Amino acid sequence: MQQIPVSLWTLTAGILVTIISIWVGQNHGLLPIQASQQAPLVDGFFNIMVSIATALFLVVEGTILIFSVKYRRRRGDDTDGVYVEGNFPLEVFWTAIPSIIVLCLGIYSVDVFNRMGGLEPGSHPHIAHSHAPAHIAPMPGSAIAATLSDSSLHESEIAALAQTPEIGIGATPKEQGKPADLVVNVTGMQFAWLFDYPESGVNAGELHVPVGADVQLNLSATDVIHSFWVPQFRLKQDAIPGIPTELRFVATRPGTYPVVCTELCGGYHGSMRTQVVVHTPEEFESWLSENQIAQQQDLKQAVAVQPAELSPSEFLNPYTQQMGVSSATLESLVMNH
Ligand SMILES: [Cu+2]
Repeated sequence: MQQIPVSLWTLTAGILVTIISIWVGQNHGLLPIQASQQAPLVDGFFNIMVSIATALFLVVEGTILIFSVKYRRRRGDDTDGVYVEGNFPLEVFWTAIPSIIVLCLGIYSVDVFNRMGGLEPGSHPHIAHSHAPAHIAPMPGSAIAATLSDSSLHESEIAALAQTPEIGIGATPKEQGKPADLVVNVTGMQFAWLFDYPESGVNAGELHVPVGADVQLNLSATDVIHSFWVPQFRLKQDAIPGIPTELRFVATRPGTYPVVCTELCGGYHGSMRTQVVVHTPEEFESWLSENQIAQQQDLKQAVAVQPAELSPSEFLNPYTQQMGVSSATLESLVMNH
């Protein structure tokens, strides 16, 4: 019987390894669902790395397995193994292949980063030239610094400068120069995230955004470095005290996703979590107006229960109702104290 040539075996093995690796790269199921425009870009890159890793694993482990069977010590064979000094062409080969792979991955990753908007953070000419940013609250530190260093700047320009982060994920090449549909100021603190909607005056402990909108988060931190991460968006950005950062994204799928702090920021770092709710545009509008009304009502109530203008029994009334005693009783207790 004629023997099958080794080169044919190698070719078959190569084709098999390639097919399996590509399949594993597309079907590994390691990542959560994609919920932002940037997510498919990141996943495309990750999947290629998984394919390469699978191919390397199969080639290395497969070779070890085949060799340990084929070249095992036979019964009665007590001779030394073959002495191999080295193989120059082989060494060049296995140095060149990883170098090319790493170089290509490097170039590809920069391309992905660029398409995500990572190369152009803070390029918002529309904000820099706006002269009516009444709704933009300047960050105190940077505004003061700008005033001291250059008094010829207009206040609005200082506000815009303070508001323009130079670090983070900015507009994608397609959105370059366009203002974001929605701006949210995000503050990280030990141990919570605060979301402030400057255009509508709403404050929230959760991030709410409409699906399909170009959202710009302006991140800051009050105490230590925090990191804003939404796994389903495949996006992460540090919030740094004194240095404004930015994260711009488009959510593509309605739903509720976790917001995780991924910078060890103190004793309760692990509990520094909230969520981002991606609404349909109509749902978002009603959430926004509901909160505007609710937060305005809070304000009126706060004025109404101004303690200085109330008699002690008026002031204590809501508490006595809960305690089941008369206002007079409680008032006398308080007065005797
Ligand atoms: Cu944190």
